[in-house]
Amino acid sequence: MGLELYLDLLSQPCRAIYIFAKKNRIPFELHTVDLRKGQHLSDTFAQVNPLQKVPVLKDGDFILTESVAILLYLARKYKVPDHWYPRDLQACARVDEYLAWQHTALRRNCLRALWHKVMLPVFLGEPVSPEMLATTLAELDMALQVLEGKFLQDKAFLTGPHISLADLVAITELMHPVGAGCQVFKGRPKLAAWRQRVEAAVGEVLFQEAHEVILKAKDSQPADPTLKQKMLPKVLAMIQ
Ligand SMILES: N[C@@H](CCC(=O)N[C@@H](CS)C(=O)NCC(=O)O)C(=O)O
Repeated sequence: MGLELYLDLLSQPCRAIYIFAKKNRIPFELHTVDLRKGQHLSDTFAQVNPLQKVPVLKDGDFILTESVAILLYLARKYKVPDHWYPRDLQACARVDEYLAWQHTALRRNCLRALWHKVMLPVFLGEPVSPEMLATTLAELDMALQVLEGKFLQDKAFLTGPHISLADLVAITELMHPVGAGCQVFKGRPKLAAWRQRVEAAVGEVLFQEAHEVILKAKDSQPADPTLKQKMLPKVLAMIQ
């Protein structure tokens, strides 16, 4: 059995893995786990990942969770071009630095922006107070300042002159608030120009394909009451 990936392109780390695998022509069988249908909560999926989260990689009997670990596994196993995850000690450490930072910073802010602005009210029918939303968006703004000021600076890409895993993980995060209707690139010309470079490096067609689902998140149908009851505690834990 070849490589299998369990993904939902609604999820930002799933999009990063999808783009990386497709861009590098890594062959895989896609299992779509539709989060909005609660497919991640099924007994069948719990056998693949007892944590009931996507993404998951299966390579024969080997099962791997955690998006960063999956990206690094793919980069190492398939010997992709060096710029994605450089062999040079310090260049590689720069990518590691971003991947470590984003998980508790930009990830949380982008996730909360999407859920507070769109998914909680539209999909789960849970109102979010204007104060809560304002706090979430202010925190996102602070994280964007760090992304631009500490990581991007005046470089072409986040960790140097070429695209790396850091850029892929960052752009797929930022498309979460974009999908929620936030103007994250407005008034940030450096970040906007970086987005164009990342899109061009990935390829417009693949970029659009990977982001079709999130860009329609606002059209999500409301969850039925049984599914809402099952999902709400997990969603609240995920976005806290
Ligand atoms: N740290 C994990 C996070 C995985 C994660 O939270 N996945 C979300 C989608 S982005 C999920 O499956 N959520 C379902 C839930 O928590 O019920 C990673 O980076 O892979």
